[in-house]
Parts: sequence; structure tokens; C-alpha cells
Amino acid sequence: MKTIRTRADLAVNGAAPAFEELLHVGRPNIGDREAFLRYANDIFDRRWLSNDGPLLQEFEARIAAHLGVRHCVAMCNGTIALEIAIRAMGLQGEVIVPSYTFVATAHALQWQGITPVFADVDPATHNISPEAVRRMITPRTTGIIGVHLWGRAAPVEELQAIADEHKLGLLYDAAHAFSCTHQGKMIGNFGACEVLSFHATKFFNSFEGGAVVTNDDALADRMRLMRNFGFSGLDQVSHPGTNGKMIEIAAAMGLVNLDAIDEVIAANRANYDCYRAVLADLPGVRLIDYDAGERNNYQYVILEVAPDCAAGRDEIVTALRAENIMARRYFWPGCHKMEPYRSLFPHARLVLPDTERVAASVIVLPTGQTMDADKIAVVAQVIRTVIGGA
Ligand code: T4K
Repeated sequence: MKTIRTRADLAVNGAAPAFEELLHVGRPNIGDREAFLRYANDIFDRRWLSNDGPLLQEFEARIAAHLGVRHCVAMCNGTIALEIAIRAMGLQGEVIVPSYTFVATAHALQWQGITPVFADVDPATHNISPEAVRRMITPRTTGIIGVHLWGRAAPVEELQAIADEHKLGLLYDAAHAFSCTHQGKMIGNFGACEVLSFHATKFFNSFEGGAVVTNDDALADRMRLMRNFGFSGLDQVSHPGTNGKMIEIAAAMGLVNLDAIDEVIAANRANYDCYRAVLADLPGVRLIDYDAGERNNYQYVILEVAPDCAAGRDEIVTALRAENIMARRYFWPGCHKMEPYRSLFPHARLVLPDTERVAASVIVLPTGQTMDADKIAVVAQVIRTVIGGA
């Protein structure tokens, strides 16, 4: 790890990179390895690898207890969980979603012949704007998917009021928001159901995995059928379905990582506080805030680059990447600029000005168990040097 003091020290100018290893956004957090290996041995001894195994059942019970929800239906990943939730709720026609999200939110609709209709975001929170949602409602609208971006709750009260008024289904993509609260209540308890992702890059992972959590008994029953081809008993299929099952080894990883989540959140929190301290006086950039009164997983260290910053967002990202700091531009350029949506809705940008502004201003910085104060100091020094604040 070298020190960067002047522009000449930057790797974009031909100097050696600050880090030999790549510092990734989304480097997986891994709990107690010995405990995981014990689970793996038990799985082999039992020869029960998938389909409602004992570890899956334990994992679901622990997630439900952690969130205070009646049901957790675990799945092979968050995208299939979204697809199953959307289908189990009977959504069709058009569903309103933010464009400023990971593309899976939109794809989960498009994949099953439902049109994602993109609503603009609130530039202050990066979450979907209730006013924008109201503007996008048509006679074909059947639902709304809110996304709790960066683990900060979407405007759940306003969205529920719109859904009730127009008789629309409401669910949440809570892929970023596991173990986060809104007004002290765990996310997982809002809308008809909420969808979690346990992908490797999330602060809590089961290698790959996801879940739908809900307090609706009938919806949970339907989703359990749907994730296992509709089987309701031996040789008995009572519903259309697919294969969305979480395997035992994924549940084992989930159980081990559940035991470590307080540790991981503490590491993320320390990293976030450290970034805040070292970036505080830099003109033209600011870290997004987390409400101190809410629980958050602090997985997303989001730097916003103002239009009047001395360096552009992409210039900063290029400089960081040259130093092997693999900063990301989530969720650039917005779903509406990705296929098939760009071709289907060539004029969508006209109603998404804040989405475009936010998507052009954000940099995601690495955090998690593999980061520490020394590495963060170097990341900050690179940014400081690029924008000329040194
Ligand atoms: N909704 C939202 C709002 C989401 O953010 C996501 C997923 C979903 C829905 C869908 O949930 P899942 O179906 O994924 O459960 C990723 C992830 O694939 C995706 O899970 C995630 N959001 C999204 C934000 O990011 P990439 O293309 O950036 O991921 P990938 O695999 O290239 O990993 C990013 C970096 O992390 C790598 O360059 C290196 C590092 N990495 C990654 C993996 C997988 C590691 O160091 N080790 C690893 O094992 O999309």
C-alpha cells in the first residue's frame, strides 16, 4: 500500500497502483469457517442436499424471527424470489418500479410479460417518488414495486396510501435492506411481501440465495408451492410452479453468516464512520447519510459527486480503478437505458430527470470485513488528489 500525495503519485499518470490486490465493492463477508464445515459434514452424512431440508427449515425460522415476520420462504436467489412474489400476487399488465435500481427488479417483470413502468426518484433519498408513481398510473396498472435503496426505506406510508386508493398490489425489493428498520420496525413487514437477496455481494450472503418474507399466510403457502413446481404432496401437483429451491449448503452458509451479522454490521459501521471522517472536508463530494435512529447494515458507502465538483464522477472512478480500488457506478445508467427497455421506451428519460442526475453522480466505495482504516485513508487520498483538495 503506497501513499498518494500528489497527482504524480496517481496510477493514471503511470505510477504503480496503490494496492496490489483488487479492492472490490461486494467482497463477500464470511462467518465461522469451522462451523460451516461442520454443517457441510452433517449434510453429507444425512444425504439430504435440497428440497425443504432441515437446514433450510432452520434458516427460514431464524430469518423470520430476526425480522419479526410470520413467514420466510427462502429461494435460490433474489431474482427468482421477485418473480415468484410478483406471480403469486397475481400482478399483470403494468407495474410501476424505479428505473434507479439493479436491473433484476425490472427484468423480474419483463421476464413474465409484465411491463415495467419507470417512475422517477426523489433526489434527496434516491428512492422512488410517490408523486412520480401517481403520474405513471394507467388503467393497466396492477401494482407497485418499491425498492429500499442502500437499505434506506422507500416511502412506505405514501406508497401504501396510493396502493390502497387505486387498489394496486404493493411489494418491496428489499435486496439491500436485510436487517434494516423503518421507524423502528424491521423491513420485511411492509407491503404484501418483501424480497431479500443473499447474493455473495450482499452484506449477508448464502453464496447465492434470496427469500420472500410476508405476514400473509395464503401468499406464503402459494409461494412455497410455486418454488417447488407446485408439488403439494407425493405425486400431487396443485399449482403451476418453477424451481426456486434453496439448497442445503446455501442454508448452511446463511446460518453461519447469520451468527456473524452483528460483527459484519459493526465492521461496516466503522468503515462508514472512517470514510465520513476522512472525506468530510472535501469540496464537491458528500457521503449519503443514514438515520442514526434506524438500524442499517451500512453495506453501501455512497459518495455523491456534485455538478460543480472540480473532478467529474467518471474521472474519479477511473483514478480509483487505476489504483485497484474497484469503485462502482451503481446503478448507472438506469434500467431505462438498458435493453430491452431502451428500445421499448426510447423517451423514458423525459420523465426521469432525477434518476438521470442521481445515476450520473454516484460512486460506491468498498466496505465489509476486508476493508480497514488504513485502506480507507488511501482511498480518500486518491479522491482528494484527483479533485485537487490535497
Ligand atoms: N434487486 C436489487 C436491488 C439488487 O441489488 C439485486 C442484486 C437483486 C434485486 C437481485 O438479487 P440476486 O438475484 O442477485 O440475489 C451484482 C450482483 O450479481 C447482484 O446480486 C447485486 N444485486 C448487484 C447490485 O450486483 P455485479 O455484476 O456487480 O456482481 P459481480 O458478481 O460481478 O460482483 C461484483 C464484484 O464483487 C466483483 O467484481 C468482485 C466481487 N466479488 C463477487 C463475487 C460474486 C467477489 O469478490 N466475490 C464473489 O464471490 O452484480
